Amino acid sequence: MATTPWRLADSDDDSDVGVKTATRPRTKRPPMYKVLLLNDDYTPMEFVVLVLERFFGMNHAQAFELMLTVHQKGLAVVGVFSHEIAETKVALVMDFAQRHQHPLQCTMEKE
Ligand code: TYC
Repeated sequence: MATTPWRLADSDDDSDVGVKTATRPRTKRPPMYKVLLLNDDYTPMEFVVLVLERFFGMNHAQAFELMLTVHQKGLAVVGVFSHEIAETKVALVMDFAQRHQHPLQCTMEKE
């Protein structure tokens, strides 16, 4: 008696045949933004130190050092954040400076 070569779980009508997609899944990291503090001749040093402590979580020594860097070099990166966080930080600093009538400028740029 001849034996039949049965194949398991495949009716062989090719309904199980697919096409492999040529793309590979990409998980792109969101772009990050530098927040910059700019020097000016009028904003008091203590105010800048306060800004760095209050909005950028620095201790007094870190804040004083970075304030001096901005004072000497003209500007410095004070942090790198997602777009939304950077935007919020800039808005908070600008509002705080304006309310105290200081010309302090804070901006952001793509990293
Ligand atoms: N240049 C200012 C002064 O001499 C101090 C200062 C530092 C201002 C940093 C702004 O982002 C700044 N009073």
